[in-house]
Amino acid sequence: MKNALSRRRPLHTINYGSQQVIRPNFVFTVVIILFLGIVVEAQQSTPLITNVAARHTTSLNGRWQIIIDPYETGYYDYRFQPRSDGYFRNTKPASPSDLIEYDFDSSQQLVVPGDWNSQDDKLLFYEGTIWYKKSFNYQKKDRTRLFAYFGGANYLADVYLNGQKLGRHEGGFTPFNYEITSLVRDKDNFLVVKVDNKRRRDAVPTLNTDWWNYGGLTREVTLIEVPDAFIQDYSLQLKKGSTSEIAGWVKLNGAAAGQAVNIEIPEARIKQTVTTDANGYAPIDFKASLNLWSPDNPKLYEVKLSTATDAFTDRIGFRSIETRGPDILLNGKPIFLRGICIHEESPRGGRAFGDDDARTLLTWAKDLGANFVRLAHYPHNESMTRMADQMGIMVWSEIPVYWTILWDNQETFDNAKNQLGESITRDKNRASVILWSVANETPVSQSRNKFLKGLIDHARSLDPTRLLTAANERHYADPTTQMVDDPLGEYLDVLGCNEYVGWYDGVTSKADGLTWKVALNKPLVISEFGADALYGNHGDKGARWTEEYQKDLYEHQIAMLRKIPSLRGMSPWILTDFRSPRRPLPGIQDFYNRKGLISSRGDKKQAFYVLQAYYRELMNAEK
Ligand code: GCB
Repeated sequence: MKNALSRRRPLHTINYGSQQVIRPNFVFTVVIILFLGIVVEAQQSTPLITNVAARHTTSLNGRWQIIIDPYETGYYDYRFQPRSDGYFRNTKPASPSDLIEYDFDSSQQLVVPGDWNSQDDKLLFYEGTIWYKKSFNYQKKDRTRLFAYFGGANYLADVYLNGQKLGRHEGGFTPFNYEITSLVRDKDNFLVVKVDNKRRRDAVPTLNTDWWNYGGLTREVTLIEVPDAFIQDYSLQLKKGSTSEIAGWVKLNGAAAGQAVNIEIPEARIKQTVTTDANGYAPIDFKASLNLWSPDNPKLYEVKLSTATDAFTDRIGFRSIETRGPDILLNGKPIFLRGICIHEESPRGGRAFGDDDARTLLTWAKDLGANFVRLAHYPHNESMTRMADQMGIMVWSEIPVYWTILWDNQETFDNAKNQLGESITRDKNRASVILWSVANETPVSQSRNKFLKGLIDHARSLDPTRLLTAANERHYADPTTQMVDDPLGEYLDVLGCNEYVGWYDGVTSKADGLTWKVALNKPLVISEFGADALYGNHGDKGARWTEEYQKDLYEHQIAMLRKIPSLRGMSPWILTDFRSPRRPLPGIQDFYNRKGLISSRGDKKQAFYVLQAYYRELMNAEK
């Protein structure tokens, strides 16, 4: 059955939870499960619940017991077969003669949310399996259902409750949940998660990246309590091409057909009711007179959704986003994206999470004069997109289809598609998100084009309102002409493009003599350029690794970029220095990529002020 499952949806959230009751007398059931694994699996997937913060929740954040398991002894026996008595059973010796070689309760602890690498020196470079365990009590209530929700676990998570497998989730940066209604008990529940961050050639990302492979339960873990019939998900956005019509849908879980769902936006005097079909689904479409969201006016409306059994609110901004020739139009008006790239890394050290980190990073971006951030190279935690909504910062959201993915592998494609779907599901109601990016610097080939076209089609089917982009390839047409004509561009709305003229490509003055040609009449965003500088390292502007070199590079780059006719934005690389195993140079890099405009501790380098001055100039020109 496993193979049948993994062939069809190998990488999705598979829920073995409440429905997996296989008793010996149900031979027929067993036969069906064995031969129709596909059907069973499809029923057992747990769709994602959105807007978790507005639900009735119990946090499982805090200290979890962990067992470091590089040989996966808690999973495989000595013949390398999966063990039925693995660590997920949390077994205790019943008598002194019992042999049990592990004990969560006297083991080390780690804080969740949080990567393991930055919590313990010996785990800094660790790539492998760690088992997490949290015990909890739970008072069951009538007519309610319970879900265990994970904001993110890098990379592969096997989840068990009270010794029973709930499912496996692949992908380090998107949320997943499992229903545990029939498994949870009043006392001494134990939730065990095997988190494995080993890199794999066929995974997404693949073996080779330029960021730290932070492992663990890096985002929040929450119990969500919902009524039997609840609002699972919804989409509320301005209809494509309109600033006065809201279109979308709502999806109930566990409800009979014909349920009324109310959508209220009191401040805009909107009160609408839709009725669900047999799948719990109802389309939404109504006129609205709205104060539109923009960086200058990050207006969010309180939106109330309710049914006979469920009710909560969300805060949603409404804005339109389109392109016309080389222009990007926000609410019908041309805009220039004054951006900066950001990795999900905190000045505290390690993976960023939560509102405080989001506020710190986005406040630095605002100081720079940015109205736009590229959240590289994977979906960041939900606090980032929610904070961007509040602060009026437009977002480029990306999935980790990076460099040299296995383009011909169906499972790799399914995995990328699933990560994209989970990311869109979580963030589709965020006004800040204007761009979905499907890839970064991927080498042109037929199979790569087909792979990415498949992702683009999927994104458009899930979200018809946003723009699609990717960091495209470019090349020299002649020694002084940079050409952007990646065939992928045909399928995209906005052409992203990274370039390192002056760093990997010559020295800073090389930018002066370059002309850019773009094959398509579409907006171009230079999605990366930059240079490494160690904060406080000073010298001649021709000396690499100095703040002066980086500053000089920004000056030459800005002079070059000003001359590109279809340029509609930029997001230089990068806001802050970040850890990378590819960067060993002692005394300078020490395993950090130093292209930050700000050091990993928050000190601004000289180049920060060069870009800030340019962004201020652009802002003044807009007024
Ligand atoms: C790139 C990558 C980015 C790297 C950066 C660099 O082109 O997209 O992930 O970190 O260059 O610093 O080399």
